[in-house]
Amino acid sequence: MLFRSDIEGVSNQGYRLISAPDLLLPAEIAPYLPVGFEGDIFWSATLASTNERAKELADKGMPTGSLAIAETQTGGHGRRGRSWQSPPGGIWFSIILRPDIALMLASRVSILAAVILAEAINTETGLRATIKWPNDILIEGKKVCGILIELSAQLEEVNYIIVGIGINANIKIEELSPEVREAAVTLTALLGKDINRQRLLGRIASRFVNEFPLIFDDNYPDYLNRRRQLSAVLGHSVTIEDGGRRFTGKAIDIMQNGALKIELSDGTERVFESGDVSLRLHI
Ligand code: BT5
Repeated sequence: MLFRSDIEGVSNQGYRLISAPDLLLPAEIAPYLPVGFEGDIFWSATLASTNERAKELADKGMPTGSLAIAETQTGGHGRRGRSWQSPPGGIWFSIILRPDIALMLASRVSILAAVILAEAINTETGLRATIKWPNDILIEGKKVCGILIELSAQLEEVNYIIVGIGINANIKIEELSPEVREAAVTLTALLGKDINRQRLLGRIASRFVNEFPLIFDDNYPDYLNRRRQLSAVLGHSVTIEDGGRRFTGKAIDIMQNGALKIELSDGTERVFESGDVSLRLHI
């Protein structure tokens, strides 16, 4: 495995490392985590999928905030079995959360995740990220980040939630396949330079740990409002594919449980639950 590291030849002195390899190692992320951060951090050069690793770790009892991080993934995946391209330079990781909540409240984590990712990317880059329902993060209309949330529950109680996050950070656009590239963008391509991946990852993990208790109390309406404000679709005409059927209309609201409300062309309203709907924007 080759990572970006600059090694300069110095005659008769062997080789001198002029800059440390840019890796998402626990020690590099730790400075950006809050004091008393209780999660364990697992780093790998390559994993099939950080979500799969995080599930194994969660099953072994790893605490809230634990992170599974990989520099590359060979089997990164999205929703409904779709694949996620994960070349070196991206930020591919999963967070384990263990909220003590009823199953019906779990959809709030999806709202929180989208808000944290859009805001953290904006803060780190100065760019303007928006959220395409349910929780793709777009910049200039193209996907810069995908979120895959998986849940383990027994009866009506949540056991753990895995939030898998993929950010196209320090990646040249040519490193994504031509098909994906059409609708995707990377931070390097937008900024013309690389970002501090360790700081962005650390900030995101910190925010999850600090803020996820807040979405189960009086603060939830604030997150829902921020989610609506960051929306790339509200007020726009959209097409939704749901179970093989297509619906076109205007996106008019994101509901308490994260579902999207559409006003269809015939004037009727229809609510789409998160998870089994894909969406195309008419810009
Ligand atoms: C998602 O799925 O957007 C969720 C992706 C989550 C990836 C993270 S990485 C860490 C963790 N471990 C995992 O195994 N997964 C999570 P979905 O909405 O289904 O979008 C998938 C679609 O996005 C694909 O079918 C492609 O069209 C497109 N795509 C694939 N790789 C991409 C990339 N790097 N950037 C932008 N779009 C991509």
